[in-house]
Amino acid sequence: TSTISTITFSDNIKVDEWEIDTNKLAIKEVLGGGAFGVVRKGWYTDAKGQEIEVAIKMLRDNPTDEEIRQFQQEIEIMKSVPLHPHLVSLIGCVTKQNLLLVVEYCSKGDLQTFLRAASDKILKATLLNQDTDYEKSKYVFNKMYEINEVDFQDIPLPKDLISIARQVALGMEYLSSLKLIHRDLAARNVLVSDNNIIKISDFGLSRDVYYNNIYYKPSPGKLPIRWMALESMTHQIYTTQSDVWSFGVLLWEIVTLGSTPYPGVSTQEILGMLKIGYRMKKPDNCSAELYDIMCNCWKPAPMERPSFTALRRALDDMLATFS
Ligand code: ACK
Repeated sequence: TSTISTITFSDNIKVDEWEIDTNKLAIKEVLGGGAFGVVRKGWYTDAKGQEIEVAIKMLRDNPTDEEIRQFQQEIEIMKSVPLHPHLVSLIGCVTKQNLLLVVEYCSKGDLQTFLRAASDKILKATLLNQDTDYEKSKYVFNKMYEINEVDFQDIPLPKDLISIARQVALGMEYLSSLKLIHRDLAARNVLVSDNNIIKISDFGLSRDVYYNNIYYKPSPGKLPIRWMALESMTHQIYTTQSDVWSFGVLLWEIVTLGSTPYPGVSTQEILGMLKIGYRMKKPDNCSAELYDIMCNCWKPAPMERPSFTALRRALDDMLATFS
């Protein structure tokens, strides 16, 4: 296998207007990592000489040829998708010396961690206050914030949670209009930016839809079972409608402030339970209306699930009731 410094990337990837001069890139601390490699924070000096905060995705040392191929594909997909406010924007890439994917920096990290942090804060406040009222808890938090000078901001109210869901739906509506399937839509793959703007991440790992809008995943990697549609598990079929199923699970993650789906159920048990019609029950504090939407996303027949446009509209309407 080739190492990152010796392989000639230019054979497979065309150097174009997205190519970044590495001298204009300062690579800083690690933000996080996965099986593929790491994401680091950095600064990029743009054409106007302004320094912008960026996130830089790179492969791990000694990547396999397959990892290199997949990363190149991810870069190509990112280049091909026109910018959208609810998709993480490509800033540029480095393909000459080594492979780097430079994207906009989302200051508040991934949505799962963001929701869990909020959940911890609310839990502490309720324990302190012996009060389970959400609005009041937030008030107590503001008080604690004043006293302890701890950052207790970013506790989302119900309307903020609907807004988060709506922004994901907007991003997915766009992605599906481009006939791209995400295949791994989950709170961990959604990022939170300044002003709590929500951006879908890792859509570069998505695949172009082909053969009747269906993508058959050939290799069994580590699968996100808890987010997967029935037909993805049984027949390896991925479509926009299987992304809709995952969106339903993401809604559940949002209302539960980052709980792991199917609590107390092992991954091995999930398929069998879904097949006999079992679905997650309505979380506390979840409106019947929102739960209804989730259940529609989990219909066994993919075509009976709502489209992302229908979902976005339903969330628009729900959001309007708050103002
Ligand atoms: O919660 P986090 O800090 O947010 O941990 C994960 C980690 O890298 C692995 O994906 C972070 N991350 C990824 N992309 C970005 C980005 N564009 N802006 C900020 N953080 C990012 C993510």
